[in-house]
Amino acid sequence: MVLPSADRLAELRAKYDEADQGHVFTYYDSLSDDEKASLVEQLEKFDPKYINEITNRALNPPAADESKTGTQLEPLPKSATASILDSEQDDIDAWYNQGLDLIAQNKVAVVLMAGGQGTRLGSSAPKGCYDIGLPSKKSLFQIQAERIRKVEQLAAKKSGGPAPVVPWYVMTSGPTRGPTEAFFKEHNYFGLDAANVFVFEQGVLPCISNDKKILLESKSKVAVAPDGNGGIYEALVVQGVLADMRKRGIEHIHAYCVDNCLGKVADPVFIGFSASKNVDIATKVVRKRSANESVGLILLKNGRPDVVEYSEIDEATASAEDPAQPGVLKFRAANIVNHYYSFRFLESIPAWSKDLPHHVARKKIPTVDLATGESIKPAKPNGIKLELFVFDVFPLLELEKFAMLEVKREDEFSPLKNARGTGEDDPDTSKRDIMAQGRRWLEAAGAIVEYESPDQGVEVSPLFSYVSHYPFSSFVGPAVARAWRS
Ligand code: UD2
Repeated sequence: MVLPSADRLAELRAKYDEADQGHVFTYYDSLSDDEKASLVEQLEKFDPKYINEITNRALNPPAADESKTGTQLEPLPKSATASILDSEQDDIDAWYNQGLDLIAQNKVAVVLMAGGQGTRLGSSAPKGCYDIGLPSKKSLFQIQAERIRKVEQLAAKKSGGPAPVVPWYVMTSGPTRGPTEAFFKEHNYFGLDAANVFVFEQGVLPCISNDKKILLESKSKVAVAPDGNGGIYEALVVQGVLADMRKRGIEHIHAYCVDNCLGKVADPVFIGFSASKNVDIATKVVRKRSANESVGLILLKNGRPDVVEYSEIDEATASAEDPAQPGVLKFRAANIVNHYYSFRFLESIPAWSKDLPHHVARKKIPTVDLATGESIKPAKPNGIKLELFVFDVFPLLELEKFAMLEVKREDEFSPLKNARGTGEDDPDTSKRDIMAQGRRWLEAAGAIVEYESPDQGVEVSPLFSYVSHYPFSSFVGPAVARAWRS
């Protein structure tokens, strides 16, 4: 590393002093040359003035303009929503066929949000590497890769043309990039062509103390954290993902969450549904399981589509009942981080990405005592991480450019959030839900599944079948399958 010149150092110190963040240089003179160089290199990546601005905005969000309309929260109107649960099969078929056609024309791409650190799961590896205990031992990444391969095959089969390419853009963060790339290489990209798998990295932001100071992780390093899944937008631009999509002629993008083992990657129904409505953003939702389920709620806020995150919703709104259906939650459209974007909308990112709000997560952040230089492992939250939320773009849209598609939870949503043994949203519930789905598929195709206990299921590889409402028998015909020991 090259030791920074006196001028370069003086300019940087002045910038941080002006923003009242000069304390980051407290131990500078005691550092080795390499440590000095790495600290300067890290500090030059941030604009301390901007960090102060977003910190103040996050800690004191502009109050909703109560004077005029107040914060009107309402469920999304029927005009902006559809539900697989009560759509005509003809409509679903039409969406499916249109989606496959678009895939066959190489117009569809997939973006995977995989930068989260999965702290609640208790595993240090990226969540996509996780083995939920299926008989095949497949990781979440492998299951998702095989769904991409299958949907490419289905599109080719329908079009009769050459196998199309659904490029897979995998967003990682500092802590997950290395292990993710290594895992993909180790597994030979799960049978995908590496030229069509594009691992990129989201931004990081400094962690901030309770008195709004940038926290040092050590004498020579600022404490940083990924900038939230809303960092996807800036990353799509600066990491060259949009440019690559443009080069490939991509028009429709499916962005989804790594931890949902049932996620239908590049779902032709969702792509067709969204393209047929010519919207800029669409989102899949499931019915909320309970008032306190940790999911964002899709709703109308002051006339615009929006999401209130579970960590920011008030009890009254979360448990409000539908006046027309006593006992049913009024706000029940649960966000599942499963979004469609038109490419034309993503082209507009530079116009608004800097204006997205940052959310505050109060955390215990290892740091160094500025007076003594001692390392501190705080027992209670000593600062905040600033996070962008991917769904904070929704209010940018007029309602007619937005659509919501309700899907069946048992077919499309089983998130891996918690460590084994929690009993909810954990590896065992993920495995259970995938195996139960496989069993339903086989039984729907006329198979007789012999099992010893009702909770046993069957694992069906994504390479074998992508979805069940296109008669499974077109792939396997009735078969007798013995349930794997669950
Ligand atoms: C997310 C949703 C919540 C609900 C829930 C359902 C957001 C902001 N919240 O909450 O509304 O849908 O999931 O499971 O979407 N990620 C990154 N970079 C980051 C942080 C997260 O890529 O800096 C990814 C992460 O890898 C995962 C997804 O975003 O794929 C959701 O992250 P999470 O599991 O931390 O979000 P959660 O469960 O708090």
